[in-house]
Amino acid sequence: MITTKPERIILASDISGLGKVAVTAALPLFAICQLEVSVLPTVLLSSHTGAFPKVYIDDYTVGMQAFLKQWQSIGVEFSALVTGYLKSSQQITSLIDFIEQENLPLIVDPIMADNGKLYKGFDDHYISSMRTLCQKADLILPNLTEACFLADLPYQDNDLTEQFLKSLAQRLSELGAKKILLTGLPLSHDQIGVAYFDKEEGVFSLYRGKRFQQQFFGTGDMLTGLVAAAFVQGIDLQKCLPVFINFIEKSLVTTLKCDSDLRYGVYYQPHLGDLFKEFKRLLEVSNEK
Ligand code: PXL
Repeated sequence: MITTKPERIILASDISGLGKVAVTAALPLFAICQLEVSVLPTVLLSSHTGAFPKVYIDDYTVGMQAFLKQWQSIGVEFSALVTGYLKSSQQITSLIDFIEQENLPLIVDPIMADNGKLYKGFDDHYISSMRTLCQKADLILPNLTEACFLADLPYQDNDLTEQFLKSLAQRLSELGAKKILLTGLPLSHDQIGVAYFDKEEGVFSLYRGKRFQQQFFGTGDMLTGLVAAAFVQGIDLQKCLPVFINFIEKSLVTTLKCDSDLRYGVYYQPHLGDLFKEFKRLLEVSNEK
């Protein structure tokens, strides 16, 4: 029987009405992983921007700052801040002020680029703001492109040897982030990788999953949510990562099998029961120690 109250985290990311990405992808996963979430919206969009035309976009910077102000004024306690899609350097500054005042652990998915290029709306100034945020983080989860931008190295996506990935992670840790998870690593035409680096513990581990040719939306947000949930509850990430990678892979297979329209996000619902059982086991083993 569970007798301890759940921890509460802040998830700072966008709310996209159509297409299960960012907050709408992550919330059910946080619930499965036993956490309470306070949503800090950064942008409101009628849909995600990856596949639909005529997207309505409402920058929520002013609202976001007002949310933080109210939460501070009523003295609510949080266990961590998890950041996803942010809109501007101004938002990053507000978040840094907040974690420093509240002394909060920080987990950053530095969403700004993919496939060697910055996303629309981001520039060099944003990269340096994001670097400052990552320097203060306990855990960062950049994809390969974001990692290269943050480390100020040219993008390369072939010949991703363990040695290269380790040196990339090492360079990011020298910037200040304590733990690093490099995500979405194209290891070969049919393999995608995730690499975990923890300088303090002397750990570098590479995990492999199946690489699909189709483009999915929200898979990075799913992984960030799951890893953040494990991290906040003190579960060894090395034990969780195979479980999370397997959950995402099964969900992608189901999405394709059901002939789902990929623009609407990953159909992970059929696998939430298994994820719940496996996560609960990981949590129990971790709590016994
Ligand atoms: O991580 C997916 C995502 C999140 N948020 C917004 C997006 C996308 C993907 O396109 O457009 C706004």
